Amino acid sequence: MHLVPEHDDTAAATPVVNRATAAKASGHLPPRRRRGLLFAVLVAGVTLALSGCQGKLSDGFLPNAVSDSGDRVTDLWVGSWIAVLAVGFITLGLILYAAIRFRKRKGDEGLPVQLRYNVPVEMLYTVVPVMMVAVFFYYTARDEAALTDTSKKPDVTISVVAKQWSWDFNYVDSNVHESGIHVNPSEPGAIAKMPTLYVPVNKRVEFVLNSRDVIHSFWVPSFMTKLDMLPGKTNILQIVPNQTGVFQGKCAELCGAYHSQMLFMVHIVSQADYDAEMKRLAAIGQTGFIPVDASREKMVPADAAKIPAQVRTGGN
Ligand SMILES: [Cu+2]
Repeated sequence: MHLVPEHDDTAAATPVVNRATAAKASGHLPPRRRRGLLFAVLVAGVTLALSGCQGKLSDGFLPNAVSDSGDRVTDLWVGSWIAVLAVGFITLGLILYAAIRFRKRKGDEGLPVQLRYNVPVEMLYTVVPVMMVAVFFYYTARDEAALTDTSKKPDVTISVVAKQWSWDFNYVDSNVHESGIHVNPSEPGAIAKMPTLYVPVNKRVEFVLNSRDVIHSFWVPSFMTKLDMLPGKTNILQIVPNQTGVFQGKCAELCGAYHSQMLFMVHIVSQADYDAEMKRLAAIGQTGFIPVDASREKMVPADAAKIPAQVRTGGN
């Protein structure tokens, strides 16, 4: 049998100063300098990554929220980060304390006294993590229940149908629709060609979400919430947009070759501007609906019932 030693004892025995000089002579950085350089690169990388974030530190670098879900999601996100950083620092502190306090000292021979089956300590590191998970679970479940609550009566209902690789918007109350086509965002005038979703500000908007083909996900980052769109199933999401402006929407579920180009624009506008847009869509002949039933997958009956009947079949 051929045994390979873990350490090269001759190298370990060489004084550090000689290794550093040797490293310099050979054109390589000495290990300590190399570690310093690596650390500097890491700090620069993290700084660069964080500078790409839109938000502020107090919001956990989340985008500026423009819906009633914003505060709840931001609080959960920031609270979770504070909790995990606190746990992380305490754990790191205990590791460093143990490593320094119980390090091998000059003259120490063999192993120290070995302890095992320390019941109080084992109870502690079983009970504390279980309690931490329970706290995370409580807040997550509480917020998820609020975010997915659809019991309130909406002011406006919009049926959103995802398809490879664009979106159809049926404005249920106004009997008009917009049908999108796949747009490459790098082509000239791409934003004007993208499908645009209009929603009135400070009104409860219900999105009835369906898919024509594969699994997609309805995501407007500034709404601070998103929901999957499953073939044959209906998901419902309610939000109250609370700030006017133009925002981006996208698909958040890998859905094929052009998933990354499955984009749309969102205009949060006043009720008057919303009504004007509904009139404009009617005037250009986009009345009725693009039927949800014209999809690859047959609807599960219970989920078909969640879609307004005229939207399933196409209305007009
Ligand atoms: Cu998609």
